[in-house]
Amino acid sequence: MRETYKSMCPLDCFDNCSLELEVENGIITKVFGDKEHHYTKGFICSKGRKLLERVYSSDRILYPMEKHNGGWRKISWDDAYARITAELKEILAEYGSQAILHLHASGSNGVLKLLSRRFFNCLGGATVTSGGLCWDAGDLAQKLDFGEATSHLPWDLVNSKTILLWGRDPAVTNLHLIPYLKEAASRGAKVIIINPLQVKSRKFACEHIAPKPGTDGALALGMAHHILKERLVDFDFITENVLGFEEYAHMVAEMTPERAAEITGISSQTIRTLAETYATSKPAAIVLGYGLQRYANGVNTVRAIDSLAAITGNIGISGGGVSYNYSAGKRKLLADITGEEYAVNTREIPYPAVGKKVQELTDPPIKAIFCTCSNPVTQLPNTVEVKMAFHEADFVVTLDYTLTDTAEMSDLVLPVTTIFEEEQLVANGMSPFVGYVKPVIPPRGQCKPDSVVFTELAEQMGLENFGNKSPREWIEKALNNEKEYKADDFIGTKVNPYLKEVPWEEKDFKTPSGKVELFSEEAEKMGLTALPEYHSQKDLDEYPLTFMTPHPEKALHSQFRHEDSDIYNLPRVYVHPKTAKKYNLRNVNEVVITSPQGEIRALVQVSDYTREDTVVIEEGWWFKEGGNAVNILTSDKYEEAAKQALYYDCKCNLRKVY
Ligand SMILES: Nc1nc2c(c(=O)[nH]1)N[C@H]1C(S)=C(S)[C@@H](COP(=O)(O)OP(=O)(O)OC[C@H]3O[C@@H](n4cnc5c(=O)[nH]c(N)nc54)[C@H](O)[C@@H]3O)O[C@H]1N2
Ligand SMILES: Nc1nc2c(c(=O)[nH]1)N[C@H]1C(S)=C(S)[C@@H](COP(=O)(O)OP(=O)(O)OC[C@H]3O[C@@H](n4cnc5c(=O)[nH]c(N)nc54)[C@H](O)[C@@H]3O)O[C@H]1N2
Ligand SMILES: [Mo]
Repeated sequence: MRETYKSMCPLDCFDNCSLELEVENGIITKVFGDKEHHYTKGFICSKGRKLLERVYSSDRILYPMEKHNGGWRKISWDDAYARITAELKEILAEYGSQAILHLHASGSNGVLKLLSRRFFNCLGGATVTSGGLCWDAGDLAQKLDFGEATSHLPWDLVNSKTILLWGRDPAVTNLHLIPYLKEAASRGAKVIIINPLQVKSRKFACEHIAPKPGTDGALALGMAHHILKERLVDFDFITENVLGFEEYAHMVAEMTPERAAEITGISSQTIRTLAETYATSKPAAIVLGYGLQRYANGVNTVRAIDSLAAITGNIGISGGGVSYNYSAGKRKLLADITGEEYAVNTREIPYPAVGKKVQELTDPPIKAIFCTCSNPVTQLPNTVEVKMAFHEADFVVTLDYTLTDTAEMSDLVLPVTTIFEEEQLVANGMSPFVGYVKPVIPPRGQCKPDSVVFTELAEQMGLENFGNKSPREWIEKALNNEKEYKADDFIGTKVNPYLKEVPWEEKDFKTPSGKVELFSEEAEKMGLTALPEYHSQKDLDEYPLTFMTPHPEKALHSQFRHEDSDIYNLPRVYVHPKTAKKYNLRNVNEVVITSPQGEIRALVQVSDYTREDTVVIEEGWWFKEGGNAVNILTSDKYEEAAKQALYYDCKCNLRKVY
């Protein structure tokens, strides 16, 4: 018998598609995009299709596994729990709960996944991470400027006359935005890409502007200079809604288009024309990606871009805005279910520097690491330090589907259910959608939802404050935040009800002054500059090239990439033809790429996709694929205020092997 069910993609993505599944005799046979959903529009990407492959993959772990003589052996859940509780009780008695590190990243946007954190909070609070790997610098920037980070709903783009795709590459990371871009273009909108690389989305744009990596702040201020000089500003908006315009104007006076041209490598004339287009073809929308804030000056970069919208009055109007994420809406939707009140003893370490910090911590040292929804061994910067940290810990537990690099470094691996085998509320600050889904098939093997694993563990540990609610009860507790939503309100993937199609229409900015703050005392208190100043990056003579690792088209970070591996098990590094000539390289030459952190090998792909000053490998490579995970090269330095990883602020050099 064939039946169809609705579900939702839980991945960390701008789109979070509504899915339809065909099920025959208890087996899911097909997954496709929900044709009735106004945003998914019946199509999904290859990652969405691979959600189904994951369910039946031969690589999937179906039983708890324990490291034994360097290999793996199956154990029962009872034995797994007995081992975990014994280890934890010993650690708690001798060192206290801070000796346990919990790493949780973005494997799934299921709200019930947060119950893993509840477990550690109920222990009294563990060592956890602050800041982030993904968007934190830009998120902080928008909070400083507007009081909270929020975006226009994607379909409002069709009302724009100018669209700057600033560092976002929707053809790779945000496919469902494309129909709106096309519609806007067909209504006469100018779509302009600002990206150092010749990205795939160029085919939807009428112009491409390619700044040097990490220099967008200077570009934005150079544009602002011209906008002010030509008096293309919206004085009414500024008078009523902007704080610090005078100080800002003073600073911007120094960033002439000529100076910005020197920094960015874009001609001053192009900067002037871009500024005029943006300021005069209103409404103008800026759609930001997250790559441009993965540099030391990332907060100010996004603040400088926000300021363009403020001075031209492109805020609070349909077709305008600076759309980055929906983090404020997610926060309003969800009440805390992690039991923050029990975490009296939490210790925070900066996420990007986990590797080194774990080795440095002494009081107490880290004795156990628990990894949920994360693959830190490939995804955190400075892999070598991360691996050393994992070696040092006495006891490592990972919950995942397969033996990832992180699972391989664990003592116990616990098998979890996929989205099709669990009840879940999916809510993501990157997309506007929220969905309540029910299991479509029973769990395969002995897989369990993460939430069940931690509920059972809490029971074994005697943690009465954890509580024993059903998934639906937890979901409804999470939904009873500012209003009282029910799980059923989100069947079929709905727009988060706290979001507005056009944010800030009421000009009710949530900053201390109630205005858009070009001058921010809050920023100053955090050690940032009050104005979005541009600070240049340091050049390193020994490492003349930038090493950039954008997100892969057919994979989600390290997930779903097995079929795409190169036959040589070496990553492909894109090298510009002129750079290739300089280093005497041809296609398929093997090179060693070096950085101050380490070295990896890769096969050359000569391509004008990249620039003379930059080499590119897609992130997500596994160690297991030949030991060339890209984060061996990246630094664990972070932006102090947001504790944002600086993945692309990475200098490198090349050496030909043969
Ligand atoms: N297919 C696919 N989709 C994904 C993901 C994935 O792994 N695969 N990951 C998801 C996640 S977690 C995220 S955070 C998002 C990210 O989505 P995006 O922000 O669109 O992409 P990233 O790969 O994070 O950022 C890299 C982009 O920023 C550009 N960039 C790098 N440096 C600069 C710079 O200095 N200036 C400018 N203007 N641009 C720069 C790169 O060329 C690239 O286009 O995508 C989500 N969607
Ligand atoms: N060099 C470089 N590194 C980067 C980036 C970059 O641009 N360049 N981007 C960064 C960004 S933006 C991000 S968001 C991070 C992502 O960092 P991670 O979230 O660590 O990356 P993923 O590879 O998606 O790993 C998630 C893991 O969770 C597992 N998983 C999925 N669903 C579930 C579930 O329901 N339960 C459990 N227990 N596990 C699950 C997956 O199988 C996978 O192994 O990577 C960062 N790393
Ligand atoms: Mo991300």
